[in-house]
Amino acid sequence: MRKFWCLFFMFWPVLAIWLCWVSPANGWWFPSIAPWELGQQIDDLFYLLLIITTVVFIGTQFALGYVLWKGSDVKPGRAWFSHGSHNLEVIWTILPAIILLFISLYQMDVLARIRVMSKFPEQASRDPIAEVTARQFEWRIRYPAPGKKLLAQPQPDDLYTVNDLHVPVGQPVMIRLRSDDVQHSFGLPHLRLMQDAVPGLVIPVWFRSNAVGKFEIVCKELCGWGHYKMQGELTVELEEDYEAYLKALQEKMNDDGYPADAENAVAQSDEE
Ligand SMILES: [Cu+2]
Repeated sequence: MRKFWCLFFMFWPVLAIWLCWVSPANGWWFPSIAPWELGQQIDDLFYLLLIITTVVFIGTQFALGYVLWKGSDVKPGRAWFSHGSHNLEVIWTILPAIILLFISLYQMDVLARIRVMSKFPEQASRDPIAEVTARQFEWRIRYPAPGKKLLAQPQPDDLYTVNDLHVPVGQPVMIRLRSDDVQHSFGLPHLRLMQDAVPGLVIPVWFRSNAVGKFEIVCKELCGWGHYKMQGELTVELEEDYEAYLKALQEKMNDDGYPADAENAVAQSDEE
């Protein structure tokens, strides 16, 4: 029984390493390789943090296990106390400080490319493609009419959809992210992108996908009872398909339920 706690604490690092080992093959890891280079750099940062935390986790668990193993033998005499040790205090203050400083400097460039608007690709920041407004519990999307620019104020000919964002492939695109009620978080797991949507703020978010396809949009902030169903779809398609989509959306929105020549048909029947 004395050895129980020792084995208990040693079990968790072993389980954690085993889980990390088998996860990729079972699809419990990232969805796929990020289809743009910034997404891959975000993955590299993730792996760096994972390595650092794994080393610290295993180190502390094994140290704990060693102490418990040694301490489980009852020996006469006074135990060794580290409390108040000046050298130990200095070591475990300076070492984490150096690691944290290294991480904060190392990630600065990638973070700036994601978050700082002056570092966005010019093409993306000049013409935002859509405004995405999070609300309980859906993503409302506003596009400009085909051939027009998205303005900050909604225009009469703007196009609206829900949970269905279309973007052209291979081009940097920027959305204006807003929230209508509480705090949400716009998440594109395949692109490794995540940005909080904050009430009262319009936050520019840019990304690019070099792969066509349909990807998930999820809310990554617990925003209420329906948080789980805040799921949308990002469709990355060829430029011409994207333009055709906007045209079709425009026709759908302008459809008043009558065939295009219905007005003439009514006029003719009156004359008869
Ligand atoms: Cu939400």
